[in-house]
Amino acid sequence: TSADDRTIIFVLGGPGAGKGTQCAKIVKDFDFVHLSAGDLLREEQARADKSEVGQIIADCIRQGVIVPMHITIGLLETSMNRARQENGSRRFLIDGFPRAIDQALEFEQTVGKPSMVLFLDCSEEEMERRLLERGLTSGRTDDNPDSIRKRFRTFVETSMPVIHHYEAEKIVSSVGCLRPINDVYQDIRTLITDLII
Ligand code: UP5
Ligand code: MG
Repeated sequence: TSADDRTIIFVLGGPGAGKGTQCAKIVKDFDFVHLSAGDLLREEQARADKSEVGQIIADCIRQGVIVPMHITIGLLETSMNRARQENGSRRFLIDGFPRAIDQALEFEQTVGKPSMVLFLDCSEEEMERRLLERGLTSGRTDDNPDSIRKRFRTFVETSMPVIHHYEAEKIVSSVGCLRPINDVYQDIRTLITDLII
C-alpha cells in the first residue's frame, strides 16, 4: 500500500509542545485528516475499558511509556482506511506517532512513508508549565508531575532518535514553539503550503 497517492505528515514534538493545538489549526485551512495516536489510544482504552488491551493502554499512558506498536498502528490504519472510504481522504496528519525507530520502520513498511516530519521544538520547562496548567482541567491520567517526568524521559531517550532518523533523510521541518500559538502556526502554514503545491 505504500506506492499510492497519499500525503502523510508526521507531527512530532515533546509532551505539551502543541501538536494537537497546531493540527487543529491545520485542518481548518487545509484538506487534511488529523489522527492523534494518543487520542486514538485513549478512545480505545475507554471503549475496551475492562479488556486486557484496555488495561495495557491505561498502564502505559500513566507510566509515560510507549504502548506496543501493533495496537497503535492498527488504530491508525483503521482510521486512515475509514476516512479514505467514507470521504476519499488522501492527506493525513499523524500526530504523536512514531515515537520509536521500530515504529517508524514498521509503519513505513505496512502503511506508507511520510512526505514531511513537522518537529515542534519546545523547551522542557515550557512543556512542563503547559502540561501542569492543562492538568488542572484535562482529566488526563498523565498530566501530573510524576507522569510528566516519565514522558519527558521517554521522549528524550526513545522518540528523539526518530527525529534524527528523518533529519538524515532531509524531510524534517523544525518549528520553534516558544511563541504564541498563532505565531507558530504562521510558520507551519507556510511549510504545508510549500509541501502541497
Ligand atoms: N499550548 C499549545 N501551544 C501553545 C503555545 N504556543 N503557547 C502557549 N500554550 C500553548 O498543548 C498542550 C497545552 O499547551 C494545551 O493546554 C495548549 O493549549 C497549550 P497540546 O496541543 O495538547 O500539546 P501536545 O503536543 O498535543 O501535547 P500532548 O500532551 O498531547 O503530547 P503527548 O505526546 O505527551 O501526548 P499523546 O497524547 O501524544 O500521548 C500520550 C501517551 O500515549 C504517551 O505518553 C504514550 O504513553 C501513549 N502513546 C503511545 O504509546 N504511542 C503513540 O504512538 C502515541 C501515544
Ligand atoms: Mg496531543
